[in-house]
Amino acid sequence: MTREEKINAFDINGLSVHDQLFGLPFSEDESEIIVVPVPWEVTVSFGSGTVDGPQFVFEASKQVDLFLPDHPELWKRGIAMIEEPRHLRALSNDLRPLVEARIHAMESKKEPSKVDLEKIEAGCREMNEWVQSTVAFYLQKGKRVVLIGGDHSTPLGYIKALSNIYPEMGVLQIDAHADLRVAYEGLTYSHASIMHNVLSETGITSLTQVGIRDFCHQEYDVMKNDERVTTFFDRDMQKVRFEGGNWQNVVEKIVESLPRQIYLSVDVDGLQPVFCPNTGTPVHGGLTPEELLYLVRKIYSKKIEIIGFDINEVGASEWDANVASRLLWHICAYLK
Ligand SMILES: [Mn+2]
Repeated sequence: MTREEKINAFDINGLSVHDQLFGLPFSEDESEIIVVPVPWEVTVSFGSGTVDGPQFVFEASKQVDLFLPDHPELWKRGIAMIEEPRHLRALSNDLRPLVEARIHAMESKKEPSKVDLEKIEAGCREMNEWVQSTVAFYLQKGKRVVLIGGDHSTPLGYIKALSNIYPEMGVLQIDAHADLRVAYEGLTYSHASIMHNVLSETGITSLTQVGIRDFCHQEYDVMKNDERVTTFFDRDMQKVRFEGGNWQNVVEKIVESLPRQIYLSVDVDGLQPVFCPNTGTPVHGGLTPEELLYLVRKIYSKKIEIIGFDINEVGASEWDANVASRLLWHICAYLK
């Protein structure tokens, strides 16, 4: 069937019968938006399971109703998830016990293995390089790319690939954590260091953080002193409301801090834990999904382009994936 025939044959109101993301009928080639799954959780600190996040999102997406009144034609763009990089899952499974042994040694005040550290660091570099070259490959073909993690360390290569093409780009991070630690637990490519690495290894012009409520002193210094970083702490966002303001007031300030082109990195733990109870490091407080989508719509209405995004730290659970897959669908509607 041609793409046109597939469009004519597809029943948007019916059951999903295609074994593709959202039950859409299009192949990778026929899709405008390519979703890259990264089954990776080498550096997770608390709860594991996010290695299976992409698969859970894939399954949950088939239950998502595809009609959006503002974007009734979204499905026709085509959204396809590429095959899981099995070698990365295997590598993640191999390295995870080395990280656990390392943390255990550090907790018992013993010297952790240097050989293991070299293996972990090399593995993380391999993952980053795979992500960067895979994303660059699809961007060159004129596709838009979305990344589904895996832990929050996964999008570094994506952000590098994108900022090479869009040097004026900024990053908008939704997160409970600042992720500005320098080599957390001695690991350069920790999920807790993703935004430190983005600031030091890519050319992004600004970082706006929203929902932040768990951070250390060193991270606080960076938030205060690095001119590229603007942080909207959860307590300040709530304070606006406690004192008679509303979410719209907060969103206006967030949007003011953004450049004309942004990459959106959604750590689901930025949401209230009720929407992501099985994420690795849940923290009380945070946004609702609709607050996040309101922010995304305001960004779009101000003609700020969302040129790429990721959703990461999705727990291996139907409910968590149910929320994440809907966010994926809705945010794709605003992807440039
Ligand atoms: Mn994070």
